[in-house]
Amino acid sequence: MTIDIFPAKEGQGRIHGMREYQQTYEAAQRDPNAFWDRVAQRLTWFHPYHTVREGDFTDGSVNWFSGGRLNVSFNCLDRHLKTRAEKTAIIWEADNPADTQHISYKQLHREVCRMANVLLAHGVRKGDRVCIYLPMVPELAYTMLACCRIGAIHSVVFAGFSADSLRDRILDCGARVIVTANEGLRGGRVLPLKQICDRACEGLAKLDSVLVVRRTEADTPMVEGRDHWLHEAMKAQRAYCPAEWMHAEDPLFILYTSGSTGKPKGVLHTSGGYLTYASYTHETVFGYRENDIYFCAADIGWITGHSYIIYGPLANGATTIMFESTPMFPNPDRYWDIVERHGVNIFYTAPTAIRALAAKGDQWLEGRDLSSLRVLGTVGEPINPEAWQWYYDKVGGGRCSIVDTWWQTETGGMMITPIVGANPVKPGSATLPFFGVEPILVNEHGERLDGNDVTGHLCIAKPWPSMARTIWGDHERYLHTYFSTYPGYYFTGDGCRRDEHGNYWITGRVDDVLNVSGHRLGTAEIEASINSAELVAESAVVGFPHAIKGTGIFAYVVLQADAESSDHDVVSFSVREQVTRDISKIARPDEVLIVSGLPKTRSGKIMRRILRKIAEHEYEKLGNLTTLADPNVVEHIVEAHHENC
Ligand code: 6R9
Repeated sequence: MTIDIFPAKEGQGRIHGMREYQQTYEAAQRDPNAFWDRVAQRLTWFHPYHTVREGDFTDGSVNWFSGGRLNVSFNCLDRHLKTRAEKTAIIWEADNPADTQHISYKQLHREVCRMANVLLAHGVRKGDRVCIYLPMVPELAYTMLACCRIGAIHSVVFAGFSADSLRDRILDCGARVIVTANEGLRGGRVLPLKQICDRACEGLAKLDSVLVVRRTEADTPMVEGRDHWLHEAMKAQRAYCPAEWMHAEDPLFILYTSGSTGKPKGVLHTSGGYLTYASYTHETVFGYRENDIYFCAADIGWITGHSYIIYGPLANGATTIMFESTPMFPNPDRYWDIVERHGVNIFYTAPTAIRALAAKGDQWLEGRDLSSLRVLGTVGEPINPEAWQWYYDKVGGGRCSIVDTWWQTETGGMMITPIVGANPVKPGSATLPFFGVEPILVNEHGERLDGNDVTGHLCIAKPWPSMARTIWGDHERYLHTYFSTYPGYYFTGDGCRRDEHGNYWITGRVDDVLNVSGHRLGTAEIEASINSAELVAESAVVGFPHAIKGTGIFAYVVLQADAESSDHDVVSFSVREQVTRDISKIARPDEVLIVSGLPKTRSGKIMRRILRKIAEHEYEKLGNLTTLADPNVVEHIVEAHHENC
């Protein structure tokens, strides 16, 4: 398909045309400190900072707004009460479409204060970690904001994660309090969250309390002395709780994400810089206006939900929709139903959802009034031009701006993205850097590739306010992961092309991280799980192109010597079960192929390049096989693949 250029819809945004974009970008380049100093005035500071930025990438230690004092929950709540007390802060759209709830800023403030007092009553103090294992219920927002109100650090764990994944995260951050729900409701199905949580908490000595949201009426066994119903605990607290004066660099939250090696890492974000950047990008990139109804369909278990359901929108006094269900429930028109019922103006989702909905057919959009929509966003993975065009034509009716926003858990906010009203866009390109962001491309020798029409590894040359400050408990891993590959630069792990006009096209991960339906998964984690399944000797996991998920998971599995060929089906099944149990359903391999051996170099390194090509049926493009310890292995794998896939 030929790719057209779509001119900016000027007047829809806060930045008017490319001239203003360029002027602002250049101003931020010329004097970053003056620029960010101006932007940070959008927050309410209890005490002014004395320095805008300290440090750089050479030693990986960066501070923003040092000396400044603020409170993130105060910025998201209290300061709006004078003018927006009755305005809806959160529209909660429950699994059942009939159960909508509007929560005003005043109500949200009261609930957050009560929740903060509950946490205090359970011994949580400034700097303590609180683990949140909740589905998309209002209490999730209450707990996050209550944590920042008292200076506790939250760690939200996606409610689709397994007991083992949850346990690892609780242990890693040393949480003493966990907030969960008796059950979750999603797509008409029940998630036994408390049960999973109980398994995760078995024998944890340091755990003081488990606070339980009563989402359903189901009977729920409670552990005497440890478990407490949250609604009862909240009822016992007053709706007043002063906001702690936090330092700009005090930790705000930990969010675990997958890397290329080892266990997931706890990415740490801090207060002042993160909130400045999240709120500024939310307003600027989407062209947010005061009375907009804003709907980000992500889950708060991921960074997108943190920055663009909770912190960015609430800091801007917006009305943000929190959606408990799935786009397919009760029918594949749920998003359009929400847009129509609530009059959504800005809608933000992932390419995988767009592809899945497009595949269900256009009839689900027919008769829906989507005229309130003005801006459509995507995030999480590259969007293919076909899906982009469908989104633009069918959802946006050709009227709406589309912003394809590239960023990461570690970046805290959008980094390379069109800005509504400014950039002309090409479907599939995240276009240009946001203000203050300096992307560069380097080749495999670490040499900077200047000029246009080049492809390389994407790095960022200068600090920005919402960058992650460390990996919880492992600063060395932080330095190693992000700053050692290309010294002096932050390395993103993504490949990227800068086209002849200077627009950026993200080509996907260049490390051993898979991006499945916009979720980051490490091949090492999945392999460790597969290897623990019965009869498995070893395994190798690679990604392959998948029509809906973007990337599917392909597992090559070698059985132990005593396994029989009749065991193949059993193992394929048990491998899938094992991964679901150890990590999550989202990590379950789409394909499992039993092979006699894996292609390894003489030093024992698995050559994934070859396995990727085989998974893509590109048998002719396997490349040079001479460095393999045993080249015959490849022939056997190709045969097995040809027969079975
Ligand atoms: C926000 C988020 C980060 C990885 C990132 C990249 C991919 C995200 C993208 C995109 C192409 C986009 N990614 N947005 N690729 N175009 N617009 O998704 O964070 O879960 O940490 O994932 O996702 O590969 O490196 P996270």
